[in-house]
Amino acid sequence: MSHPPSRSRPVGLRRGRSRLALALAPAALLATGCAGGGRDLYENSFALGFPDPVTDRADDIYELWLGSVAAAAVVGAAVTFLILFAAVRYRKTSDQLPRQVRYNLPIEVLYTVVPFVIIAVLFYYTTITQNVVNDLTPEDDGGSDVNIGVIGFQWNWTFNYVDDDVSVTGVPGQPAQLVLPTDTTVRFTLTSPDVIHSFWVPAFLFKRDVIPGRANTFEVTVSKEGEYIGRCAELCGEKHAAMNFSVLAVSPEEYESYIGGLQDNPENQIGTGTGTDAPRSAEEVAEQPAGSNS
Ligand SMILES: [Cu+2]
Repeated sequence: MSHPPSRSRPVGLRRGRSRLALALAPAALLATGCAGGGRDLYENSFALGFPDPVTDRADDIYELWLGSVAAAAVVGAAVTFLILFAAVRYRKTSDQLPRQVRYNLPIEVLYTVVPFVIIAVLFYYTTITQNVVNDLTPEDDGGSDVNIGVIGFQWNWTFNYVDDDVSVTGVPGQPAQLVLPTDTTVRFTLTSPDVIHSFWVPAFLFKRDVIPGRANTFEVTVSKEGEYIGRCAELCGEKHAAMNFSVLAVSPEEYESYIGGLQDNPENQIGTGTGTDAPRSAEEVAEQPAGSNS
């Protein structure tokens, strides 16, 4: 139960306060969206279950996510406050109609400008992050250190270690594992022989579609050793849910010895060439006649 509103408070003060609250919302949004001081509290408050980023690009995506959630929290808090304030402070107290007003120009300008500012800020940071995420090392700079060809097919994955001429293919009950070196620029080239799939490693905070007749690319540098789950994130048919894989990030030395092991022991290239006619490389995908889905 709340007390009845104080009748003695001057109208001007009331109006001044609600204007102040409205005016502070965008300022608070900008401050929270851009600053991010007190990392631990900030992350704990706004990560909302996002996994820890494990690549250089994921760090940027993580920052964008934190800033967006913080901005949404500030806007949400301001709107909730204004709704509750108006509902409590100006609730019906008698049968007498309140003073009838219309066309409050300052407020109309404010609620046109504020959403525009919010969208502009979100757009700015999204574009900056998108450019970082899509950035590829120029060939003039030697290109990426490691090149991985990813073939998503109904219903498994082939990972081609293009530079070393070995590959690993997942088979039912034995998902493919993609081994990557840390602190090394890895370029992925994704394509599909049949339908659209989506290459998703949640710890990369990122997914990219795997599209027939097209080679999508992206680069990451994995910064933390560990095993990360991978999924197909595009409903691609009956056994879509079986398209699981894993990413194992190891030191560059361990990576070299893993690749050596694959070259010396072809049987370790799990299921390669068995149970599927899936092509092994982007070139083979390009050579496939159109509509040759199996
Ligand atoms: Cu799929």
